[in-house]
Amino acid sequence: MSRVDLVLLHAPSVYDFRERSIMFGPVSDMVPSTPAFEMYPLGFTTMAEYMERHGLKVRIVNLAVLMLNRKDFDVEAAIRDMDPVAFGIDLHWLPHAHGSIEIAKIVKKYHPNTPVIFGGLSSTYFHEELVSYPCVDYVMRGDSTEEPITRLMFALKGKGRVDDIPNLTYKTAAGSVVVNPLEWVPDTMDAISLDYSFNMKAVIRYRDMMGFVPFKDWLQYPVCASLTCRGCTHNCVTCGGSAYAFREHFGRSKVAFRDPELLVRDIEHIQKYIPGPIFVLNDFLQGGRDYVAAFIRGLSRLNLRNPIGFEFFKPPAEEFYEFLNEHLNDYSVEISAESHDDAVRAAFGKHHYTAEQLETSIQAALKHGCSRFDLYFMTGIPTQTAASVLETPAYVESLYGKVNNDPRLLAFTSPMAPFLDPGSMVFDDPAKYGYTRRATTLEEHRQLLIQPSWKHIMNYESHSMSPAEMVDATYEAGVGINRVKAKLGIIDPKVALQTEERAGLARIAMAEIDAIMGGDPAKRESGLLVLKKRVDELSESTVCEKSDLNWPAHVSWRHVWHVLVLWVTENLANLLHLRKPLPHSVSEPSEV
Ligand code: B12
Ligand code: SF4
Repeated sequence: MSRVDLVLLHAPSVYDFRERSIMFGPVSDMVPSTPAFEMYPLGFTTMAEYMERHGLKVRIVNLAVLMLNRKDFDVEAAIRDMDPVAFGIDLHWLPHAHGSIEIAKIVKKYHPNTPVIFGGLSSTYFHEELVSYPCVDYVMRGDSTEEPITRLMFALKGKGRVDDIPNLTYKTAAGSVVVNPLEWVPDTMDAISLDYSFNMKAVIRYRDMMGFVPFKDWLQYPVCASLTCRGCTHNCVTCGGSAYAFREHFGRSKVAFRDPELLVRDIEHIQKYIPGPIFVLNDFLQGGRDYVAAFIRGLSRLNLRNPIGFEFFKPPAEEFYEFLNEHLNDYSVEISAESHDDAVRAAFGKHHYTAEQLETSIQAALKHGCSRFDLYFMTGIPTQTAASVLETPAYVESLYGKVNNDPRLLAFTSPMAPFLDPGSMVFDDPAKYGYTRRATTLEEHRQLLIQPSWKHIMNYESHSMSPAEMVDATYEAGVGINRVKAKLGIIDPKVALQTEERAGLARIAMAEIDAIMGGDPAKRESGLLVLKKRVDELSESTVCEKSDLNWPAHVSWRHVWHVLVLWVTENLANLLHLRKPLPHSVSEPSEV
């Protein structure tokens, strides 16, 4: 097999999480990942697919999943045995600040002359500090790097120069830092492809299943995402993906949509190979009436069999649900309302709807065939007090009353943790929004990540609720919602009891950690290590049972058949060297 050009590595949040005793708490309860945040960015797939289309060989290695699955997985040996032209590491989500840099150090230890490239939204925000680490050579900035990274890879192979590659921050041989302009910000998302068959082909090609899987339990719950756009039209004040953050830090002043026909095609690809639910992320209602009509009519043509779920940023009206119901077999909805209190929600930046409008929308969805309505609340948001958080369970109970305790409605709560997003309005001007920032630089965040509990790790303090109050209120509200759901028969009472017990044990462990931290500094490390096994068990499914978030999925012969066809064609292509790359010309993004 010829040499791989780029190996894309995904690190765990904290590199040595297997040895350290850290109570991560409910930080990842609302996402498919464990607290190692083992899910790699979707951008790995879009970049890899794009580069392969232009004649480069790219391999994704999810080190975080490999480390989670095998306690004895030797990261250093695995990296030592790789020999690509360059390594790429994501620091997209700031919670990877520790792991990503530690992995880069290992890469440099075994491959001192191989370039190390970083990318992602957090890399973009901290690009100058990041490139000052000796283990980092290049930082590819921006939200759309498929083309510039391809150009960089050709330059590293001797075909081109780095000084005119847009979005690139790099160190020269003399060690000075050069920041090329952030100019590659395409207006659409049409030049890329979120094609999961790329991942499946790569599994076959590299005989490596676990290195490619997006998160630890993906094979049991093969959920896939589709993306309608890059950027956002809203301005939630703590969000690092808001219109403000994109404009101020990522060079984007306008949302880039994916053509609805291409979006439908992405979903068609998924349904061919993968039986799991499909989440359409980034509210497609932002695209306007024509976009919505074209997308839903396109989906209807597919006669979609996978369950499909949509994220909406504001509660849709009844006619819209009627339209969905007419065109789709099985659809679900997800809305993050953040708080039941209109004033708190408005302080967060979601002043464009009230709880009453939300309730009307939920009732309409359930009336018009919605299979499941997931409703999320969050703790730690501007102006929110512990008392307000503690009102959430009672509000949830009253809401269930308004929908006749319909089990299709599922409410959850989780903390804004571990971090306030870099590049958000609150991060940039904490005092204005009633916060104190506990870390500013990348290095400060790296040090926070290795603190003993999520209370110590958080990079902010709200003036309306102390960290201790926030921790308590979060567990309390989580348990309260859990009890309401059990009482009304929404979830299995046995499972609810287990969750409640876990939350109770988590609070005891948090108190023990506080006592250790307040005691003799010489005994801290040994004291925390005694808790290790317990805190690991208590950092998953603490405020709800994680599997409650899962939607049903089924495998049919159709999927097996398509995977089989892919397996045969891919092996033949490898054997006969049949892959034909596109000539790489750097131009305007083209449709694929
Ligand atoms: C979709 C999404 C998710 C999906 C993730 C899907 C996935 N696997 O990527 C879900 C819902 C699971 C999710 C989870 C989380 N998310 Co999120 N998410 C988003 C969202 C809405 C869109 C991202 C998107 O459109 N990506 C488009 C794809 C195609 O591009 P991409 O993955 O970003 O990759 C491109 C670039 O970033 C860059 N790039 C990325 N990595 C690399 C690496 C290299 C080497 C290079 C060169 C380039 C590069 O190039 C790529 C190609 O162009 C944004 C908000 C927004 N409006 O942008 C938040 C956002 C990115 N998420 C955020 C956060 C905080 C999280 C969580 C940590 C929340 C939590 N505590 O649970 C988790 C982390 C999950 C994990 N790793 O396990 C923050 C990040 C802030 C920050 N800087 O840290 C954002 C900005 C806003 C928010 N608060 O939701 N998220
Ligand atoms: S949290 Fe708000 S600003 Fe951020 S992506 Fe969602 S709707 Fe947009």
